[in-house]
Amino acid sequence: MKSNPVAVYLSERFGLGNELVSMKPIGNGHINSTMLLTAENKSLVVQKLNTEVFPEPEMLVKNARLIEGHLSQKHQLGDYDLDIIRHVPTQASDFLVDCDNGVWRALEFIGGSYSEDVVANTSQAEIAANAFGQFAVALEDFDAEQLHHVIPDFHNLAMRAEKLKSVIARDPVNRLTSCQAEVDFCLSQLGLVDELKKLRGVVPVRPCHNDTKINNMLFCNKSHTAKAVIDLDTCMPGYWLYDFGDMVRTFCSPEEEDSTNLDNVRVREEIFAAVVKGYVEPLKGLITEQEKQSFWLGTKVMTFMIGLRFLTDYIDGDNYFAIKHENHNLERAQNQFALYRDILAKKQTLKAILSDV
Ligand code: ADP
Ligand code: GN1
Ligand code: MG
Repeated sequence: MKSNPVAVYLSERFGLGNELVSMKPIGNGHINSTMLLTAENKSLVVQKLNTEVFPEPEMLVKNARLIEGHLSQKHQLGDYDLDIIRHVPTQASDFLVDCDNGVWRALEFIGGSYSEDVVANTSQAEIAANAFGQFAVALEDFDAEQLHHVIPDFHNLAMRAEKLKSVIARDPVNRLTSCQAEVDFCLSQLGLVDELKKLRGVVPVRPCHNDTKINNMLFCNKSHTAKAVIDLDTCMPGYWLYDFGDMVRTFCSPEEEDSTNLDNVRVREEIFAAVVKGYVEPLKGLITEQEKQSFWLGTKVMTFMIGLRFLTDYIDGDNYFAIKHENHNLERAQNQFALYRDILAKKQTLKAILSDV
């Protein structure tokens, strides 16, 4: 079999050698190209970074290494049990390699693990939410202000809404007529911006993961317990309601984020209860009453905001999220708005679950 020259080059640079080299895609991330690189029976995860999304890859690596260092200290003290995702240096002690018209980094491969795109049951939801809670607690005494804002205003709904309005005004690829209903719905929900503004000064700004998707968690193949929280690229100061809301968004629906089976897109209340239980348990003693109450807003905001971001990217001509077919971003937006509508419909039940913790 002929070796892929990119794989061989990366393998040599990251010290795996140049014998029996193979490289194959893993996972379903929307931003970077993630590959498993194997040579001489050793494996690394290598990622071609999306430099449109992360224009300063060296800052991305710097942030991640600060977090790695902090978590490693916690681990040594016995205060953080999960595996830590670590960057691997090249033979020349660099962390970034230019290759194939892009910038690559390597991460230690966490073997014996798997990720999920849809949560299978309440136990899995509670385990994953608990792990994200442990991660939040471990970062509590980390000075997140040291982190470079790799994507400024990442969860700033007001700014996201302005971007939507600007792309609507331009309609660069003439797609507006094909999504007018979604646009109208989206614009009708922007009262959420003011609801969020009211939280300023009321809930604390904390180090956050900011992308607590279920597939940013690795589970152990054997015990099915949590193995590692991954994808630390968007760790920045934020509100815990963002991390909570993103878990609800990605854990609670029985359908994948891009499923077009909208009749089945809904919040599974029992999974919601498991997320609440799993996440809040490690935060006890730290979380304030106002923060707990803000989780309802987080549930609405995160689901709505990702729908809005998919819709914005669709109208813009698919420049941000990786897509697999023409209407992919529109379908994702429709899916997230269906989930958001179900969240609104189940307001009483979900709020009651939240007030029980
Ligand atoms: P993206 O930013 O594109 O979402 P991720 O860092 O989340 O990229 O990686 C995408 C997928 O690759 C994950 O969902 C997971 O399945 C797999 N993965 C990433 N890093 C590792 C690792 N260190 N060990 C094992 N699997 C990994
Ligand atoms: C992206 O990188 P990934 O696939 O874990 C995105 C998140 C979105 C998510 C939607 C840096 O996450 O903000 O919520 O897609 N990450 C970035 O699935 O924009
Ligand atoms: Mg990811």
